[in-house]
Amino acid sequence: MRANARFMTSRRSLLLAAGAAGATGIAGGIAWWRAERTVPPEPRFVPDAAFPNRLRIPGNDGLYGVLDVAGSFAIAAKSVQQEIVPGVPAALLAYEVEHQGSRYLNPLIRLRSGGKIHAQFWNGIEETSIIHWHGLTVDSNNDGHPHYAVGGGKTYEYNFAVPNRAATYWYHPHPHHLTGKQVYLGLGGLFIVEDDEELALQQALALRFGETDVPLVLHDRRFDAQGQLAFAPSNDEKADGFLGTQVLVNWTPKPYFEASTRIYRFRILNASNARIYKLAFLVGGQALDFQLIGNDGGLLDRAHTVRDVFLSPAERVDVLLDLRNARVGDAVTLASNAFDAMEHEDGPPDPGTPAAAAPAAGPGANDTHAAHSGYGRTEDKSAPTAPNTTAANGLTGGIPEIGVTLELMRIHVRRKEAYARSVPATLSRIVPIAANCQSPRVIALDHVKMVWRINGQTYQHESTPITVKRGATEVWNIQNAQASMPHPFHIHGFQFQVLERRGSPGQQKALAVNDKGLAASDLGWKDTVLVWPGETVCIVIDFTHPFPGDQVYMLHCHNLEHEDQGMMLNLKVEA
Ligand SMILES: [Cu+2]
Repeated sequence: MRANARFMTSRRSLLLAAGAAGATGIAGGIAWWRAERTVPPEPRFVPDAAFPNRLRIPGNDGLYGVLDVAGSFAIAAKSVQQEIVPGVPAALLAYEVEHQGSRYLNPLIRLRSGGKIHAQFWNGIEETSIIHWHGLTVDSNNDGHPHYAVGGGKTYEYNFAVPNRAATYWYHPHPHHLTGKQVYLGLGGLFIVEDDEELALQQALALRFGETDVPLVLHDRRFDAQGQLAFAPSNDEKADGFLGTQVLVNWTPKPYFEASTRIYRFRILNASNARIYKLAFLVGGQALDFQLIGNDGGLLDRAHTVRDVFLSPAERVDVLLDLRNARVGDAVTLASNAFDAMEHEDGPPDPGTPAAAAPAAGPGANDTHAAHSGYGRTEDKSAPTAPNTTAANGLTGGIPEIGVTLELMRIHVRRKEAYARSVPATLSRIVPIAANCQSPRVIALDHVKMVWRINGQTYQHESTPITVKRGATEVWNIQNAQASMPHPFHIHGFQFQVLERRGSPGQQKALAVNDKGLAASDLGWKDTVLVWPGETVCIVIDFTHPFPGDQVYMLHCHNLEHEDQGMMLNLKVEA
């Protein structure tokens, strides 16, 4: 414990130093028209050396190819060869679909709200697997609960309607103990649902999917000297989460994207096992305003102007970047700004108590709890210098701690475009569920001896510790212990609304848009919400659904290492 506390001290000072350095660079947003411009527009385009690879964009086939579902299809989990590091084919696990003459890997599945999925899953890998449709309203049989995982060579048939509103959902494997590994090695894709509101927005902004409406899947990975993915978490990494050296965007390392002077839409999924981002668009180190228009469960009621947004594993944000006043030759960087992943871990407030102010994050403020002290507990990863791979693949360097500044993608403004559209005043209508946080069900997140727990329990296959009535409206207080880590909390089968954040760390409170402590990204409908150490997040869930009989879903932490270690419970919805 002493050693841990001592490490925390040095680690925290480094993090704070990094945070301070970041803050000076990004104080205040800038307006394009106020920016100093002494450099004439660049006539010819040369991607800068830091971002040499063109962003992979979903096309008609191949990796992330857009599969507009028509009829049934077969989807196989298998090992494929795919270039990730340019010029180096790598073994990747992927969902392969051959449909109407095209071959897709991890297809971007797209359909209208109310459409149907009839898919035959074939497990072509040598361990059990099953597909979870993250965010969708389906019955137990179609949810991809680990109970239904099938062995190598076996099949599982999915047959479900998609009643959900338009949003960027996703799908990924969910076998117990193996989710982190299988996602990390490649399995997973986007699932986009469209409806009339969505199509109205596309029309209003003249968005073209794959050109000006671009999904961005973020995940961090490490590669070995041969450019191959390596997943081998140590015991500490099983407790903390497995981090990569390099953040890929749509499986592109160090990507750039070419833009024109108009509004762009980016739908961003954090598909990382454990890494949390604080996304911002930077010009010359200064943060631009951008518009948050949607999140996990689809469009918000209106666009909210933000400068940065937290995005934890499995969460999605839908954002607009306005380049109308940019000039040809300008470059914008999609970055993750500095933050303290463990802010509050030392802090004084107890879970559930309103926090007056962000606690002074004093080193060693409380070392009595330090059985688990979070990221980088035993190795010093705070300076990105941990031993890693050869320089050959261009993905070298140490493992950046969660919360250090990262540049993710460069956007080059390349062309003038006549563009007279503007963001509609109303995007959607979010009907609030009438509820308050007075007498909630408590969902407590904590740990004992490096094992993460929910209500003092870890996952037991046959046990259903949380039982609710179909049709009930429940308010849950998700209470994260003070001596903890940030946990992205996810519920299967239902979208929920966030009512309140209490005891939030200062960096979260700074993003509040109302007196309930909610950030803009907490509004609307959610299926995953980040809960910081010492914080309580109050949510409301309407357990109405159309499925007869008892249904068993799950609730779990979406840090995939936490989940695989058992930070997951069955959730039974009784008929
Ligand atoms: Cu967790």
